[in-house]
Amino acid sequence: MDTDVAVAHIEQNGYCILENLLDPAEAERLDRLAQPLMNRTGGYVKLEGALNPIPDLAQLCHHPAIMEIAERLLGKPFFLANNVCMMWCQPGAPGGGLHSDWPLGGVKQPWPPWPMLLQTMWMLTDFTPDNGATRLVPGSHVSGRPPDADALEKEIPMIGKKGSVLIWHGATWHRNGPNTAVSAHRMGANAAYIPWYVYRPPEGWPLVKREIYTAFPERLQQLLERSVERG
Ligand SMILES: O=C(O)CCC(=O)C(=O)O
Repeated sequence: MDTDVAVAHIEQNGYCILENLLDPAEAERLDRLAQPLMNRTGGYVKLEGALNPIPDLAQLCHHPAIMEIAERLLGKPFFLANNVCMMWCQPGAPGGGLHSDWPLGGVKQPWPPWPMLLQTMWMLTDFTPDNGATRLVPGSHVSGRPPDADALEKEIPMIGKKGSVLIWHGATWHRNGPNTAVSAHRMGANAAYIPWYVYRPPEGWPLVKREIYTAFPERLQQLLERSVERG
């Protein structure tokens, strides 16, 4: 999908899926690196601040296709709002609650039609209808408000092969689906981008360690300016 088509799809529907951005073998490798670092108590597990233990995730954060789309939707400069969050849906994990993303919870309604946050979810395993694939409500980003009671009826699963990436406008109503598969897990790597005028990610989101940051390429250092430990 070229940039114009992707941007138009996000503006109209609130999301798009780009296929084959990452070699499936590399997706599997990143999934294998993440699992042992995550609490195995079962269910839906997150690892925030994942660039610190897994710097190889950096390749996802400044992928050229994402950079072009983010610049078109957020303007220039834009920044990473987080330090990559792994989102693991193990068999038996329940579905999440539909929501829109930070910072909209604190923003007066109706919310603006343009994104205050752009989300990416890299599929490190296949995302299937029954293994917990992200679900979202197409077009909900223009409602200017949080999900309503009957929103669940309108959600659809975001299906893709490992190595694909789902991109969504932060106002789009979404959640993780339940994992009803007997043995298949779902692993996603989430990197979020903010325009320059959304000044700083919330307190408590883990920052990138200085020694990790300084080893990254210049473009990625610029993107991480608001998510790095103070020097
Ligand atoms: O894990 C998922 O599919 C949902 C992620 C999510 O809700 C979020 O990134 O805000």
